[in-house]
Amino acid sequence: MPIFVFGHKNPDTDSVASAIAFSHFKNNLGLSTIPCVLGEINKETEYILNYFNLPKPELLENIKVQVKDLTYNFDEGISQNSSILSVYKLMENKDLQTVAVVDEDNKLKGIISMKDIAMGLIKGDYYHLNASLSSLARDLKGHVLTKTKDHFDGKISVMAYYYKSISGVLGGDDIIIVGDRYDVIEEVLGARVQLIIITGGKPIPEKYIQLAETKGVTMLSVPWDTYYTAKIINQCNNVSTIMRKKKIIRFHEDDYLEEIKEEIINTHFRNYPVIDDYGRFLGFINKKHILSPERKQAILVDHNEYSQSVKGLEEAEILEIVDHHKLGDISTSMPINFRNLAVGSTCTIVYWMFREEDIHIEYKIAGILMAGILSDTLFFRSPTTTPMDRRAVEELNKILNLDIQSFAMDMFKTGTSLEGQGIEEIFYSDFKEFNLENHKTGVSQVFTLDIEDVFNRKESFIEFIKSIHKNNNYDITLLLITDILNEGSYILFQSKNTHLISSAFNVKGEQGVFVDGIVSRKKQVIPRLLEAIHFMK
Ligand SMILES: [Mn+2]
Repeated sequence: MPIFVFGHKNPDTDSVASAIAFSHFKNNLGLSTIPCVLGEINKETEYILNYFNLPKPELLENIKVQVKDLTYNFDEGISQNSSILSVYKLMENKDLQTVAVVDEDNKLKGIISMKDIAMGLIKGDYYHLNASLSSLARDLKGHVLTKTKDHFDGKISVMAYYYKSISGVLGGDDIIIVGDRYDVIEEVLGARVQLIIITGGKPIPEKYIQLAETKGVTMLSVPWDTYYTAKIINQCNNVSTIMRKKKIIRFHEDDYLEEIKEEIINTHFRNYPVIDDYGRFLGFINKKHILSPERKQAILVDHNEYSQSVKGLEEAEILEIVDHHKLGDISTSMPINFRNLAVGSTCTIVYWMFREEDIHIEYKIAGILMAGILSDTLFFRSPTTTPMDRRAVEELNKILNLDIQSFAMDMFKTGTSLEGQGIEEIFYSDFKEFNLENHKTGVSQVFTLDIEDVFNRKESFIEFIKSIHKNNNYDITLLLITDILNEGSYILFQSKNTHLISSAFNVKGEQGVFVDGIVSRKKQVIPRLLEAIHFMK
């Protein structure tokens, strides 16, 4: 299983770019990693990936252990036309406790255990035969004298009576077991039964074989006597006649370990069939397979908080973290490499790690690293920008030779165009939830060079913010419409206390007010809200 490298939920360019570049870096050092994203990538990131001709990273929905991650018994099913005897022999030879019965498409039809076989033979209908000619020939070591069909379903009788006693009572449904008694054979051929099994293995005069052919009756000669043949013939029945079809607990290969664990512990079966999307049988899983599951391995970039990370991270093994955010709540049971620097972008840190290890940075990787830095630092306008970010871009552009100014502007323009997007989509494209001194706070930030488009829809935005504010019980709900050229943000908000907003940003508490100099949610908006909350207490 590869190691998953991924950034935070609601991926931005820095988190996607740093995941791709860091995965590349790790693979250069001999690891096997794949970059992933935790959600749909945004327009800016898409533009950058296209620009540098890089594939979209795989979507990682969660990192929980699934059935398919466990080493269980991959197995083949047996055909529903197999005889009970052949299944019994297979189970005995391979020491199997349970086998799956499947159709031609390998779809699970039923399961069968030794107990089912025993019960089937004890409680079964002794008079009923449902078997193929090939099973009968193989299991009874017989040879076919005449063949008119392949499969038989009917009532078995042993002909031990005087031939006249059976006159008129037999028909096309009957399956007859008889020795070399020609008077009886002639009588049952006349009744056009479906199958005659002739015991004792003695040669049969040609005229009876010819008669059987004319009458459309199949005849099988077996070496055993009538007693043994009658005893064994039930075991020639198709296994489907005794398999368990109902109340089978089956698991899907995508099922999560924590769910199936519960079920395995609370039920008493020895083996549980595993199937795929098409209902096809893959193998059996049992108690011992779930005892010490192998955990998935993760490398986190651009975040270090559970709430911003992939579902099921608690179950995974975190190998490393590279980030530039405040310390979060992630803890590990083993020491790990955790590189956290207060710089403008995770891509900056990844760049310097390439340099430390003296690994060649190819064009595409240089490209996304630079895009990540320019994006997260808002082309160095963000107060989070450090000289390390500027130097990284300078160095990377020695590989790229781009006009940084126009590259950045094109990226932002494409990325911030809100054309054709709905209010909700815009609001949630970069939304984060915080708990600020027990104030449940939701802050969305949208960067756009197209302020006019937002203000044309101002009333709808306010209505939307009101509704999610109420539905999620937020104390503060805030939308920052950040104009990176004018280095400030317009704010739309909802709060129990409008005064909190106006005092936090030192502006009039009206919708759409411009807050000069505010561009960073992390470095400016959150600290200011916290300060205002403190102040109000
Ligand atoms: Mn970042």
